[in-house]
Amino acid sequence: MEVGIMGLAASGKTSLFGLLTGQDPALAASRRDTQVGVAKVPDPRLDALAAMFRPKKTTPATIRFADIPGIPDEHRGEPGFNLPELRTADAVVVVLRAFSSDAVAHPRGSVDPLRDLEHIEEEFILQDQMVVERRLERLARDLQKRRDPELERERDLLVQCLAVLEDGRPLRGETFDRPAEKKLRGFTFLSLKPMLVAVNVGESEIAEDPFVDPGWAAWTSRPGLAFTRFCATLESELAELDGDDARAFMDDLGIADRALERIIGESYRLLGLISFFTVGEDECRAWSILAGTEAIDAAGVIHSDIQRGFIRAEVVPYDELLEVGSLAGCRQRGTLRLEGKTYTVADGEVVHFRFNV
Ligand SMILES: Nc1nc2c(ncn2[C@@H]2O[C@H](COP(=O)(O)OP(=O)(O)O)[C@@H](O)[C@H]2O)c(=O)[nH]1
Ligand SMILES: [Mg+2]
Repeated sequence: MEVGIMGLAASGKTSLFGLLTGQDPALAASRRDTQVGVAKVPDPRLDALAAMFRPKKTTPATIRFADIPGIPDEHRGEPGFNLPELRTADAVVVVLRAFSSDAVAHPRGSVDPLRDLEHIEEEFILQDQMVVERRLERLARDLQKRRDPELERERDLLVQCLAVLEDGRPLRGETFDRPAEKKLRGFTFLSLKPMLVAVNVGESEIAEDPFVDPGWAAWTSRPGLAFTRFCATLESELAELDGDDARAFMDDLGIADRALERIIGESYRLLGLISFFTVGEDECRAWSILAGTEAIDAAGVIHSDIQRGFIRAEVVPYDELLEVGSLAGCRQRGTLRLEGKTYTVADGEVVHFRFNV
């Protein structure tokens, strides 16, 4: 699972990438190719479990982010719409510039995040339309040669997609059945990707909500999208401070939560990921699975041996364990359940797999 960070040149993509992954932004900015890094997913539940078990090691869930550069010079610093890293991303963070700076030129000459977003979405739709048209031409040729129900289904699906795209709408908003969804995944459509719109505001505007502007109303109600604001320069200042100082600084500025944590959390949600936990004296750990994953596959996320030798999963919700204070207590209360291979693991469950290989 990977989240692509994209946007116009000088919008703050590399700054954000550096903050999320802990990579030195100065070093990251000096590179022209796509870089990939890992961000830890903050989770107060894991912190509470670690406080209960006092393990030697606490391991959070992680997400991979890719910093996808714009194409230099071409089209005034356009984002890289055709880069494979964008195509293969499971979700995108679109960074929009809302900060003004005399030192850093905006590739469009003026600051207008909504205009930039509309442009990016239009380009997503246009790119997808080209892919669909090319595929439809190909299908028409093949179907002339021979009838094939599989190809006919694909053609019908793509005709449906083309109508949406020609209407100027992204595929993200459509509902497709399971087989269609699977088929579409192969095309890596840009306008189908879940998208987090991250507006990079100036330091003086950090306490304001940029989305109250009426122009945003048409956007914030659309499906498959999430919106957030951050200030790259402020976040990097906060990153330098320890917990208490950062808290005091945030109180001064009137900001309630860390933008980075919000961006990671929203990305996690957009990817459709949830966390389950394993606990013990050695390690407390959060594991990422897609919502809807069955116990047998959740076991495989930890180790293929555990999947192969799966006997049972012992499951207790996080809240229950926290309330009772120990696994033994949950067992006594009868809230530590035994579940089989096809059990659907829920977000926040503490799971112990019994296996035998
Ligand atoms: N004033 C100000 N400058 C910023 C902010 N975010 C990024 N910059 C500057 O804008 C320039 C481009 O940032 P960068 O992250 O490399 O943008 P990218 O081209 O989208 O990767 C750098 O000089 C940053 O220091 C911000 O929030 N405020
Ligand atoms: Mg960059």
